[in-house]
Amino acid sequence: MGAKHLNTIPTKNAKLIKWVEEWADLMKPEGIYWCDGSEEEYQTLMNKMIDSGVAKKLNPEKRPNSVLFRSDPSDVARVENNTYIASEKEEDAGPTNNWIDPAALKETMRGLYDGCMKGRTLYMIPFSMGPVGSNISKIGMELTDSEYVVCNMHIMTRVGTKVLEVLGDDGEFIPAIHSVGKPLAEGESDNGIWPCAPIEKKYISHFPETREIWSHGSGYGGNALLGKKCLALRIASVAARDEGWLAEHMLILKLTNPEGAVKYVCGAFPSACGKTNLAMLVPTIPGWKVETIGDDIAWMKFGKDGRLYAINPEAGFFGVAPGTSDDSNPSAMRSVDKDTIFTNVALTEDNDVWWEDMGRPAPGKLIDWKGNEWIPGESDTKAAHPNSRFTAKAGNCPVIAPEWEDPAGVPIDAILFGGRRPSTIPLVHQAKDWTHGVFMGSIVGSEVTAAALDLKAGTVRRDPFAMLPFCGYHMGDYFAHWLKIGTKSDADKLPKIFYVNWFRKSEEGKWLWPGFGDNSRVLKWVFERCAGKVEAVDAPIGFMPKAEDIDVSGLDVSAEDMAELLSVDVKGWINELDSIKEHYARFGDKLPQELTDQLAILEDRLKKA
Ligand code: SAT
Ligand code: MN
Repeated sequence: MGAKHLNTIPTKNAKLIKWVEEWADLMKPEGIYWCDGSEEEYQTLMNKMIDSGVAKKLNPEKRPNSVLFRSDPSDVARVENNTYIASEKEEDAGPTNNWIDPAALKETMRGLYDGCMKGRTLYMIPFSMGPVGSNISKIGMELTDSEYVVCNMHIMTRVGTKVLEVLGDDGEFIPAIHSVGKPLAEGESDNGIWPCAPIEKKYISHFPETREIWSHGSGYGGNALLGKKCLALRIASVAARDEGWLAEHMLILKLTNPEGAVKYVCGAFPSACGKTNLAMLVPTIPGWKVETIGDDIAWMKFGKDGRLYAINPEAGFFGVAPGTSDDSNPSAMRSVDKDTIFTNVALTEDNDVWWEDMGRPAPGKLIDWKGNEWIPGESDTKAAHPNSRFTAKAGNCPVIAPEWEDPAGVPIDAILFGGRRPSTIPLVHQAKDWTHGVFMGSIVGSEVTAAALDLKAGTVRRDPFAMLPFCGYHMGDYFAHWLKIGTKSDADKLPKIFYVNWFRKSEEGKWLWPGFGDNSRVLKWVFERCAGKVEAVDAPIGFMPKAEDIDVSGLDVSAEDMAELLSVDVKGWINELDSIKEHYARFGDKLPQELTDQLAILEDRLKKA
């Protein structure tokens, strides 16, 4: 009885050893391997996948130490419909999450896990979200049967023996269970095919009270790399609520002015709004510098001085490839020059990678993400899947900030919210105070096109705090938690909150703002507001820049367009109120009174304007 350990057990933590062995009894792997996080381990597992044909080694002259995976066509993105918040009470999951009774869900999943690792190795991955040993960090233990997951976790988190040292003999960890759900029969192998289970056997489950993650059936991204959205957002958001901190879907950047003064900025944006690009932005205004701390997740805790300090719990970037180019994001392009895992991009004839909007035409015939031949100018499909990804080390990013791994975190001066809003929302406005800022976060939304979703074009899809798929509890309680955080420190020590919109269009449908590097002009105003250097206009929707305070030197935007970008569209905002009310109605009596009040204040000010 019991699978054998393939290497020496590197811990005396009895609870951990018992936990692994009990799962192995159910899952019936060939053996248990404890990951040490070493380079040698990475290479051994990668070579195993290259030999078996699941991974393709890329041309070492062009892309050293890099590989390409093609997933199963059913396993290309997070599966939100199969993602569950299984809290004890249904009302604690709230209207934005899928709920199943935890006992029933565990019974179903135990059935799926029974024998699920036959013919495979159980890899035990000790990992730290955040610098090892930081008081903001958390330790997780992921057990998986996927070598792809082990190698990606090596890049995305801190893995191995040093984590076990911090854990010690009786330390606490967040258990994360994963299987691709494709047991192998005697003598069977994957034979070059990405292993996963059909959609009805895919489950991404979270048990908030017991802080457990159970995932089955998918090998992809946020479904399988359980440190990311599952631990660092869904489970961490619950821990943060209970412990008085914030776990947020935010980038963190360091902004330096020409005099060398520094501000740290966090930003929450729904997907497809250029978060990674903003985190790595190259300013167009002379003397200003942006460096990256993180591109996806921020954990913030109060320091002794009453300020909020943020860490990036991750150690790498799991970025969308299509659209990434030397124009849109040169630093991301340099980050993937080497040591990178590509998933579902296209392969060139000389064994390099290509994707749509890479800034250069396809160099010839390609193999597309499904493994078929793809001919430029002839094939009418996408060569790279629109959600194809790169997994790259943060340390390989040329603009990573030197302090990105500081265990103390960085003190946050400003928080940005934003979305894709062709109309109504101005280029930038600032919250009057924390409560108003929480109101701004609660109404974050992005406009959708008719083609993208089954919604009316021009409809706003609300994605509060960009946390819609990532909040591990009732969104109304989450708003209340944000409000409470604002009472924990002096107003002048809290980050200032801003709402930005890079995506404003004219009535003729032309972009009013160039975006990308020119967003540094808005960051400059944010910086100066935080430094108390510029006055603002007290507008009905919040504080707005005076026209002369947005640096437009060298910018090709007409004065009329600038005026439009910086004006309050009173009529548009009045129309907006109904959509906010509808959005708020979802949260019932869990919606904090303060937010209802904010809406009433806004309505009143707009009607008087
Ligand atoms: O697949 S991930 O969740 O890691 C990335 C994303 O969908 O944002
Ligand atoms: Mn994200």
